[in-house]
Amino acid sequence: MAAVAALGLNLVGCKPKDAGSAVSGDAAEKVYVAPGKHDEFYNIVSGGFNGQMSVYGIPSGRLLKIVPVFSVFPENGWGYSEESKPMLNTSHGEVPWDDLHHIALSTTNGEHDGRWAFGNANNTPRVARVSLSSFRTEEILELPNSAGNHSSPFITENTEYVIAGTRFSVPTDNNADVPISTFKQNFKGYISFINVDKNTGRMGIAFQLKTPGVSFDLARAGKGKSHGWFFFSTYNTEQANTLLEVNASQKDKDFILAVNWKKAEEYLKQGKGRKEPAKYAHNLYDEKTHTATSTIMNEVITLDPKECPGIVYFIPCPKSPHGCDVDPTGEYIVGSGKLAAVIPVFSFDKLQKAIADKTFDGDFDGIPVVKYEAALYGEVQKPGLGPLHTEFDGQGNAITSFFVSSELVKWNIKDLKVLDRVPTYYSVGHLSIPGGPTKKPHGKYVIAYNKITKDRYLPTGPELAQSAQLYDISGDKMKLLLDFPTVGEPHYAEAIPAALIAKNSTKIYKIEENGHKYAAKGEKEAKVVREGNKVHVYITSIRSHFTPDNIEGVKLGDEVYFHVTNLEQDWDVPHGFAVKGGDNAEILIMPGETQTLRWKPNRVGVVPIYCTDFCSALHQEMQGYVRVSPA
Ligand code: CUK
Ligand code: CUA
Repeated sequence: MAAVAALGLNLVGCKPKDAGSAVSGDAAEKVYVAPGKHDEFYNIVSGGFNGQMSVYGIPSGRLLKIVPVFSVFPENGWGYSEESKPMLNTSHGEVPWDDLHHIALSTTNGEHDGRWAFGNANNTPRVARVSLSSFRTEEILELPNSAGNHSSPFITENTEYVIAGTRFSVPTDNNADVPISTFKQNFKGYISFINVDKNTGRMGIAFQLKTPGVSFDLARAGKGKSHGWFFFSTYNTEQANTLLEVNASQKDKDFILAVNWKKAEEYLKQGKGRKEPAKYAHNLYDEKTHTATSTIMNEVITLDPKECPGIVYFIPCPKSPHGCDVDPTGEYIVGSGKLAAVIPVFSFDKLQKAIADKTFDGDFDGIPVVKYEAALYGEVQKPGLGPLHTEFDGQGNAITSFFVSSELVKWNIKDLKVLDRVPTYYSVGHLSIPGGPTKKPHGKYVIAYNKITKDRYLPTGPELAQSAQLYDISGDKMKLLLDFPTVGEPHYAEAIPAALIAKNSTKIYKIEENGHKYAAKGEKEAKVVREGNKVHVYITSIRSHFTPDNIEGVKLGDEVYFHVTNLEQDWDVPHGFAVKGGDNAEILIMPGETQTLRWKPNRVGVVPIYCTDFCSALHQEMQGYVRVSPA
């Protein structure tokens, strides 16, 4: 309470005094990637409220791609084509826009393997898997018994699990109609453990851990010696159902929840899991059929830690912990209390000893609370105001973002001494060091994702591009190199050496492997087939014509499906397809794939169709007509 008052209740960031003076002298040279040259790192960035992931090159800050995940996307037809629509399905029906908050890149042995990027939908709880070969969303899994999937996705060392904690404690889906004031009795926190197939990446909910009703915020898996454990920051341990600032922060300490998931696996093997009805969607985009399917699942396995001792422990952590980060060795767990004046660093070894010796401070809702001092390695004193997130440079140092004092602060993990601080413009949220959350950080840079832009760019009306900033961390002092605008509102991001991804990039889909039900794999297979009032048009596209390009026989009241197969087998030659008055807008078709635009003509006439993506000198000639006759 005192801290809240001291910081001011609005808790917004302040403007650093030395704005603009911090740019390193050789910055231009360090971020210049000459024409035709490639960047050193991919930066995979969450889009926040835009529901997308975006891909930047580092150090140039160039935007390379936007990948729609929990959104429709006019640039490539995602959510408009019949093939992609099922990806946005949930047990509530289609949710075409959500909040993609965090990302996590897959790891093997705790190191980046360049295979998949996971992202979470915050609003209607879901976890998505994006292929880092095709840069397309391949899978989306909805999470039952969850409300607000903020604490997600976090992965274990070998991507055994993607983990997601509910932000809002809720009554289970099966016991939903209860008074809100019965929070303490009826509301639970759920943590979903999503297993990931080693070969295909396919996800499924292995089990859900039913914890006391608290809000999960952020988390990290243990690594190395702490592999098998998971650490979550929590808030609202007051279990209040109204979260006015003072209400949620009246306690001096909230908790970090330590989960021994290996032990949970043992209990599951012993049959301690309980099958419960649950309704959630599982959506898959198949690369061979180029088609998504959505399946509604109806069961989930839950595990109650009260019946399975030794799985979960609470550790007190001062003042609304937000970030909860584990260093590359797996020994140090850093909690960042947003309203705290110190950064507590916990020791995994001490935690184990405290658990073995039962050095507990009572319990919270039946779960043992480990004594703060017994698990604490030490505190970083006077680090800054409003610590949020911490990443590691692989040289024994941590860098923490401070929202309120608007700075990045570098400190040594062993002696907990502050080494350096640089201002951010303004009010940094997440930060990313290449490989920062892994066992082997690649280091070199840190990127700050700032929440407030103000005067950093040319004004563009009430809303400005978000501002990311790149700093060189190769020396003792952090040096500002570059500002670059980002789309949406990035929260977490990861950067990965370009070599780990670029070599596996999908260039084309082989036409002979196209397994789409309505593919026309050559112009000879192009045709128009009527099934009742449904008209299936099998169209091929190749520079620079459609086959067929004059379509007759369509009647008012028909539902027309344009199945467009792109016959090109050349990298970077998509074709587009648009029809006048199209209620599903347009589609874009990659080389070798088939995509479908559904169209319901609503008047008689001759209607133009054309290619929307400049594909050759004769792109403008890539066009045709559809004749719509009276019914
Ligand atoms: S949270 Cu965004 S600044 Cu919603 Cu990952 Cu910390
Ligand atoms: Cu095909 Cu333009």
